[in-house]
Amino acid sequence: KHSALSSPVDNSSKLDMCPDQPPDLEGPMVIEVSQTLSLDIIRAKNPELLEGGRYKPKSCISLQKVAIIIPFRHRDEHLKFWLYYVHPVLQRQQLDYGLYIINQDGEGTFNRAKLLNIGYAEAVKEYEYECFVFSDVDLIPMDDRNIYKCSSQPRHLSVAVDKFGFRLPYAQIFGGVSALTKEQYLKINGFSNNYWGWGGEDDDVYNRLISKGMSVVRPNSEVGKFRMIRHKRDENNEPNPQRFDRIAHTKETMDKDGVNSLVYQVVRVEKDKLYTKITVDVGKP
Ligand code: BGN
Repeated sequence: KHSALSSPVDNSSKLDMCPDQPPDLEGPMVIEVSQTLSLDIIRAKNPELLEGGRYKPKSCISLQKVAIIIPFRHRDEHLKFWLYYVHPVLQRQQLDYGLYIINQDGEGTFNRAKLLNIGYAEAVKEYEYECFVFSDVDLIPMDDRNIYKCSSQPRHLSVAVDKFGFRLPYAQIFGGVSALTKEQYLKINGFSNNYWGWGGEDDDVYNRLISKGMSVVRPNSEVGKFRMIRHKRDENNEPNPQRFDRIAHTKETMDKDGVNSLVYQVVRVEKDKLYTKITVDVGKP
């Protein structure tokens, strides 16, 4: 056990917990996605970031340790806007966080949910994260009161996306940006590894949560506003024809298909001040 006396180099024992309401939040934000950005500009605007896209506030102890996980392939332009707008928000929110970009190697069929499982598995190897925020790369929050942390129930953050007229397209939607504690994530065995191509994997997560007796909480539609960066349809991410059948059987498959059956290979790890980028081989259907 450490002695109660604090050493001159370690003053962390003197810090208080951060407040529930971070003091420097700005509320509604203007999001512009027309300018050209360079990673150097973004690095210069975020001098407090540590290698790997890590941050923790200096003035208080964060309420949660959060891993932000972004599934990725060929979206460098979107990633720049995400980094430019969201890093400052996460710092104002006084989170102890790390950013993980999980990049699918090769040109095979995209598998968003498997990339999210890999993000979880890789992040927990590095730090005692308690909360996992899973975010698409093209979603930028328009209000910094929407705190990227977890609640006592799984939380859906992207409730009012401009593309959907700032309304939920349907009541059960769990895609876009969502937050689960480690306990919530493990209780549902993580996400399915078997949704190849576009659609349904988030509905499968919703089914898992409900079948384990949880419910989804959300901010109001003012605080929950998001801008989706427009893009053309990705290659090798066609709508998955199996998705209807799969989401009808979540309950029977979820205990065998999830973080407990996750198999992948790490191809490359890049540590930047702005992020940890992990390129992975997810295999094929
Ligand atoms: C739904 C998709 C979701 C997607 C939302 C928003 C399916 C399952 C069969 C109905 N679900 O329709 O995955 O997040 O649209 O784009 O396709």
